[in-house]
Amino acid sequence: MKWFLGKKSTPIEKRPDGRDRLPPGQHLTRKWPVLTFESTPSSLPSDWRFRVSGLVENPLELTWEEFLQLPHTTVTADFHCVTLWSRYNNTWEGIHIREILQRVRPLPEAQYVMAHCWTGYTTNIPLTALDDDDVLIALKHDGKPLTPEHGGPVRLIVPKLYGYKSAKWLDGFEFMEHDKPGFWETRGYHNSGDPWKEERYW
Ligand SMILES: Nc1nc2c(c(=O)[nH]1)N[C@H]1C(S)=C(S)[C@@H](COP(=O)(O)O)O[C@H]1N2
Ligand SMILES: [Mo]
Repeated sequence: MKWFLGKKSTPIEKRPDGRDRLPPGQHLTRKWPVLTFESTPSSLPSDWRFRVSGLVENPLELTWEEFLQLPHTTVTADFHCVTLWSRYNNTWEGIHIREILQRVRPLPEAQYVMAHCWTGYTTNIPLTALDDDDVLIALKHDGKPLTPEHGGPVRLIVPKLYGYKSAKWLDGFEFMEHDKPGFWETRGYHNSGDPWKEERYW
């Protein structure tokens, strides 16, 4: 059901859980802005490995070729940046998070995950938020390989949290017992980042 309000006919859509599709304070964009702190790497480092470390039964280390052999899937989801823009209906293709989780098998004491990037960026995510139907490691966006500025060739996508949790230029996960703030989380962005609770800054 769509409701149209105001001169610009802004659609107020509801999600299946009854919340507004557009989180509070956000506005829609059709463009796809780039938000990056560090400088954009031109390509995958030749020694790139996908590494899973910390509190898991089976630590993992995959070359790019091995990583690409994992089963691929597609997820369509909205994207919300803490700097107030949202972009609907992004189709991401890549490797579902559960392809990783079922291989590494997190230990019972693993409650938090740090996503690591080869650029040095990090972001922390509770395992319960990472282990979800719509979380994947993306290689393509709307049918095209990710461009370098959008995290190409490989990035994390966690649609239900603000964009800073969707780490670009991903090279692995570290499973932890205790939470630890990542790059933006130590610089003022909210530790949890739920757009519907407007958890933007602390
Ligand atoms: N490595 C890295 N990943 C990052 C960021 C960053 O600065 N560095 N910015 C984050 C933020 S704040 C957002 S909103 C999204 C933006 O993704 P986009 O540039 O593809 O739109 O990437 C996230 N992932
Ligand atoms: Mo962002």
